[in-house]
Amino acid sequence: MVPAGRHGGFILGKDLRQREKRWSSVRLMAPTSVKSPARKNVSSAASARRMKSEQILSEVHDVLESTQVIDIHTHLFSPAFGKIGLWGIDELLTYHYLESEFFRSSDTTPEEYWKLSKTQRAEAIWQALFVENSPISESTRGVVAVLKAFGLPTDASGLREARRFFAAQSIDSHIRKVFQIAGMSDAVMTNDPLDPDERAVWMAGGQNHPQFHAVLRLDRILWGWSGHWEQLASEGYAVDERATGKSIAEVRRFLADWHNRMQPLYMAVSLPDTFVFPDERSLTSELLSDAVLPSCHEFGLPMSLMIGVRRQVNPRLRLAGDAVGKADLRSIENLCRDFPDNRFLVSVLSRENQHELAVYSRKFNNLMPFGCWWFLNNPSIVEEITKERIELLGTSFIPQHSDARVLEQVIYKWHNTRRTLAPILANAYHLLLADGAEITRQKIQRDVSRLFRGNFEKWTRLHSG
Ligand code: RAT
Ligand code: ZN
Repeated sequence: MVPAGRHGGFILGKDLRQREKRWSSVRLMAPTSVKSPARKNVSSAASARRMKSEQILSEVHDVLESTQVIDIHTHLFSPAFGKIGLWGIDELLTYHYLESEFFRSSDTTPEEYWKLSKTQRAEAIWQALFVENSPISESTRGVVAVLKAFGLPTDASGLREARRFFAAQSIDSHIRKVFQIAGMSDAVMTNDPLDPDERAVWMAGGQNHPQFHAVLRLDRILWGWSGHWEQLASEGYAVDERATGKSIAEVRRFLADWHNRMQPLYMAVSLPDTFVFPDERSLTSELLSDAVLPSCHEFGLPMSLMIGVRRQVNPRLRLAGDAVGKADLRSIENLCRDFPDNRFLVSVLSRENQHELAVYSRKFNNLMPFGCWWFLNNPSIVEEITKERIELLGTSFIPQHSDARVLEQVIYKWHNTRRTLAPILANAYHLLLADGAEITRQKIQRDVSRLFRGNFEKWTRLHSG
């Protein structure tokens, strides 16, 4: 396993040695004094200089490494949320991506597993996936990369030492260090106003960490109305089970209140593969078109749709029990056409939907495809999707989000993203050079900045003043 430097990034030849050197000096520093590795001081003349073919890959690599990313969708929380924010080795090991792999390599049944404490679960997963087997899957490799990034052993003794290390960290400086290693400036959270633990934090004043940003997540309203309308009613909103009468106006009042409270960058929902829009018989469709999209428009917020999850195909696995299904993307076509003044951030879970999503993005400039989500976040599939998007959309898309649930995951997820992106982008510039264009570092920097930050900044009020 190669070491993960500050920005991760792929490692080639002598670069590997330089980065190992650079990284080991980072490790030796106290957590609060971790510095970014020295950036190459590139003069504007050098930056504007035409590049030869053989320089392209290392320049692309360098630009990817030194450009801070905005992570537009995570399940991370700022320190104000206390225990809701997950971090440390036991949380990394019990990530639901690893839990589903655990049941393939252990005779422990899910029922037995859920009876264990968090510590015991982490130990069982460590033993099955890291000691008795080689951790070669994407999610298990990620844990190894995180250990390595903190200079911790990755062999069988690793768990004990990692526990000691994480127990000694204090959350604020640890967050700063993790963001720095991951090459990330900002994390966008997922905030559910109907989650009782979260609600309590928002009602008590919320959060104001400059690097964490809120998102108003609406699954319980848009997809789970029958199970949650009473909660709105109990909070004083005049809604009913069929969303009749004043309900739509009251949902808009609820959204306005939460917009005030959270100042979210966008509203969001995750939808199953069966999602259809418009659909006269569906409350989801009605609430989306009559309440949520008008509110997004009123507040100037994009709406994020994550489509294609098949919830709980195996409920015994709990959070790990969801799967994927191909969706009918004509719903996206209908939304983008019928709501031309709304903006849609869209990620689809099925590999089979990716090409269609890119084609629809050519038709509607109010559609921004983003990320390679969940089961797609593997190098082979990220590579395929990203090439397809570059070929069809140039730099007008958001290549990735981490979906991290545990703080340190951003280290390996962004490391892997940079490593996968480097040869893909370099290849695009090689083709462009061969076709007659001039390639300069300036141009590469402009493009990477747009992919990693600019497309999102332009669609939201993040850093826009
Ligand atoms: O990737 C995941 O962790 C999933 O469980 C989901 O949380 C998904 O990303 C979502 O936001 O619904
Ligand atoms: Zn997510």
